[in-house]
Amino acid sequence: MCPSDRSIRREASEFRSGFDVLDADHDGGISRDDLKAFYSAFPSATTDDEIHSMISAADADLDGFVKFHEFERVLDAAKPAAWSGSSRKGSRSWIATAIAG
Ligand SMILES: [Ca+2]
Ligand SMILES: [Ca+2]
Repeated sequence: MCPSDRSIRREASEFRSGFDVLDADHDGGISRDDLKAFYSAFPSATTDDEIHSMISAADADLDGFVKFHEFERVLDAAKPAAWSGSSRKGSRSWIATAIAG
């Protein structure tokens, strides 16, 4: 059993559980409504504009949904910043929030 295989698999399942948290209606894509539902659980207000820019940052094919492969790609690219906590805005922070929560 190769240890790197195992760690990749573990990472993928962490991505998946973060995705499932954000995909509130479980239709396989994170929409603005999904994010609104997610952020309504937090005391700090998140505006429609902020939600729109979060989706735009990750929605590579511009269909209005962040699918799992898009989510995974952003998360992968953002990981060093997300993990160090140095990122303040945009897709990195919302995805990091979902994973941490
Ligand atoms: Ca959804
Ligand atoms: Ca998309």
